[in-house]
Amino acid sequence: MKFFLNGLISVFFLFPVVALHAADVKVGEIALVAPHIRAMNSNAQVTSGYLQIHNQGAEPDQLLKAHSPQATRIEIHEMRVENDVMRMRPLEQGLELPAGAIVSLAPGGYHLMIFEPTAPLIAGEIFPIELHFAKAGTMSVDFAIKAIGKGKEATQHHDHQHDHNHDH
Ligand SMILES: [Cu+2]
Repeated sequence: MKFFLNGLISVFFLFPVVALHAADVKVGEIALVAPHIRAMNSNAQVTSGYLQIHNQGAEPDQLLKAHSPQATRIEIHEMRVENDVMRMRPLEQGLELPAGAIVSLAPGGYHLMIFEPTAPLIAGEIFPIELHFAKAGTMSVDFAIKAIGKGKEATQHHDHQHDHNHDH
C-alpha cells in the first residue's frame, strides 16, 4: 500500500514538472533541452540564456543567430579564461554543432547574451527566443525564466525557488 501511494504521489508531481519543462523542443535533427534564462531585477540591462543543443543528424549544423521580440538584441557568446582573466566574446560566425554532438550553453561557457529585455524577467515566466540554425532553420523556443546565479547566495536563492515551485 505504501508503495502504491508513493507511485500516486510521483504521478501527481510529474504533471507540474512536465508543464515546466514543456519548452524542450525538436525540429529536424536538432533537439533543444532545458532552455532557460536568468531572472533579473527590473532595471538589469543584460541577462544570459542557456540550453543544451543536441545535433542528432549525420551532418554538422550551426546556430547562426538568435532574436527575441522582447529584447533589443541577442548575441551568441563564448566565455573563457585567458591569462587568468575571464573574457566574453561574440561568436560572429555562430556556434558550431558537430554531427551527433551535444553542445551545452551553460554558466562559464557558451551562452546567449540578451541585451535590454523589454519586460521584467520574473522567475516562473516564459521568455520567447527565435533560434536560427543553418540547416534546421528557425525555431521559436520558450525559455523558462529561472532564479539562477553564481556563488553561495545565488545557490541559496536557487534552492529557495525550488522549495516554492516543486519543479524537481
Ligand atoms: Cu556574454
